[in-house]
Amino acid sequence: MLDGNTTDVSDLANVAEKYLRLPLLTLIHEAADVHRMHHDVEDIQKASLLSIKTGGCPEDCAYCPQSAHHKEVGLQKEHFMEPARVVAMAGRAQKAGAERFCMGAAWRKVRDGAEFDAVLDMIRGVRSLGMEACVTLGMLQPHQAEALANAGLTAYNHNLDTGPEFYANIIGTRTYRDRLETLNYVRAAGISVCCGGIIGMGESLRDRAEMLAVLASFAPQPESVPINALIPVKGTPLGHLPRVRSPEIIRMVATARIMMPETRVRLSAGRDGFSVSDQILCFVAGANSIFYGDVLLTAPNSGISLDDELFDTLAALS
Ligand code: SAM
Ligand code: DTB
Ligand code: SF4
Repeated sequence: MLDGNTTDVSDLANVAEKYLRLPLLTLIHEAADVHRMHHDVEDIQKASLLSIKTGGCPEDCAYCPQSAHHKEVGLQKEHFMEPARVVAMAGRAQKAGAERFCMGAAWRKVRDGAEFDAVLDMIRGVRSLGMEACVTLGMLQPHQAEALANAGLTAYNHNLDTGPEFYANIIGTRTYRDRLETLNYVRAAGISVCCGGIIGMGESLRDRAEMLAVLASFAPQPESVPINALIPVKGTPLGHLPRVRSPEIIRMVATARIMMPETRVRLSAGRDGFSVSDQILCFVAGANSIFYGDVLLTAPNSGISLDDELFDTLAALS
């Protein structure tokens, strides 16, 4: 059951907070031990992202450049993309080395109809290339989760974003409970759950601990947990906030790894601000997936050429 609201969660939040507060090197060593016990440390998944419908979203998420509420961002809205073009881009990402293709739409929720049917075509197309397919489309109804599963969807991304107490400071147009409900439908349809959040939005360490506790309380735990560092975008209500420093991301990654040993922990948005060595420390601390490619949905990612440098640095010497 995913209810995210039991006494277990407050116990787990105490545990998470204890880890988040450990001396950094002790935390990294503990997380590295868990990581090595449960994973091949050389296996780092590359997931490529594509925005299939950009901007104009009715939700008011304070961090998001795609919200129609944040007009000063000046983001160019883009129409829903053609499935054939999306699958061609997935093929290019696969050639560049991506194993998973993630498609995002700036929707509050999925509506039945031609665009949802086109998303199902995109999923079939991506799967036929032999890639994993992930989508993030906002809220779902149970029959829509079933349709996604039948199209062969590997994972559905739906983030909790932050802890339950802090959530209302960031999003007013939907509740934590709404998020948990969609996640329940995804799980019930047999689709892998990809669910994580963002740090650097003004939340406390306790809020970070509570978010990790809710994720760790899911039974089963999410198959992947993206840890995003806020990309402060000018024109959003959080556009003035400073970039997250790498030790904070390392602490989140390490604590996620310890509390969710089997999960793929993804070093996600915001890693463009981190050096190659900082990112390697994240891998030591248990991250085993990244978003790969020059752009995320609308914001720049750490580019492919920098990632080549990263993977060259990690490779064995010949
Ligand atoms: N509309 C869908 C939804 O909200 O579930 C899918 C797309 S939404 C852009 C996917 C995720 O991107 C959000 O849940 C959030 O965690 C992340 N995100 C959006 N803007 C971000 C930013 N400026 N910095 C870091 N992460 C961000
Ligand atoms: C996730 O946790 N991070 C990705 C993906 N899931 C969809 C999105 C990051 C978006 C960063 C801001 C942008 O590109 O607009
Ligand atoms: Fe819309 Fe998703 Fe951005 Fe929120 S995070 S404004 S739901 S696109």
